Amino acid sequence: MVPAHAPAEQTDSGEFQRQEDAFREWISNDGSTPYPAAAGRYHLYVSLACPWASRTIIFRKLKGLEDTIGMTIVDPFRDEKGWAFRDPERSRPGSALNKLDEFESTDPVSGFHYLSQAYTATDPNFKERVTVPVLWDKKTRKIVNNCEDDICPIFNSVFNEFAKNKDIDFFPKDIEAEHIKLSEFLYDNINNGVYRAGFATRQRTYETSCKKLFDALDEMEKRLSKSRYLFGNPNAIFGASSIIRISKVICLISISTRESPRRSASITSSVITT
Ligand SMILES: N[C@@H](CCC(=O)N[C@@H](CS)C(=O)NCC(=O)O)C(=O)O
Repeated sequence: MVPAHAPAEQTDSGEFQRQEDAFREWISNDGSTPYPAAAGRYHLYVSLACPWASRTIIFRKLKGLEDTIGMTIVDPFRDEKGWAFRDPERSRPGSALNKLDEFESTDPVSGFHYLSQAYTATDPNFKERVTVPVLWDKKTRKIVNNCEDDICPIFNSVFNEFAKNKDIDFFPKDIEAEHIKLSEFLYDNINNGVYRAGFATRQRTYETSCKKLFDALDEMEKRLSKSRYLFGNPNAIFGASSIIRISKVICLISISTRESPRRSASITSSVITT
């Protein structure tokens, strides 16, 4: 048995059981929540290594919200203090700067050094794993939402007054049911599947999780070898960022692969062309 990445999220049989997202308030444009849609009020904190955060970055860009919602990228190097607002040059292996504790903050909004400060500013008793993405409200100085499953739909519809591409709908109603079904499959088997494989602490659990993951990738490969898009509609985007991150990050740091998804030609070309 190998030590757990997050002991609180480990079952007795060595499975990774993801913590619930702590902050799930909604932004509204009809006054129904305390967080009205506004330009310049909200800020997105992300890591480029994180597939969940990457999807929020893609949504922000595709909807044309760069001028409405600011964004700060954390240092890709993460130690036991968690995500840091640090110049990546400082943590680069072999860097002359080093001294990882002594750095100027790269967070232009609050001057935080660590993302954990945003979590404790929102809930002083927060004791769980500090994760990206985070959607921060500059006015109340609280996290509005730290769940990618919410942030993407929020970006899709709530800021349309300010969005450059307000008419593009990434959650089309006509394929809603199919969309949800496929999203659940992708979440269970691929998006969260890579974490189940990477963070398994027992051999058998690891093997079962890996098999599920690569079987699912094979299924998607088959589906995309017949059609360029997951649905007829090119706007519906799903697991793409996870697949890129599996290839570029996750295979390298947490799973020894059966084969690299880079060899899954149809998935890769579909991800690149959508
Ligand atoms: N439920 C979150 C998941 C976010 C998540 O797991 N983020 C990971 C990076 S991919 C993280 O920040 N991990 C920090 C850690 O493990 O300490 C979402 O859907 O947005």
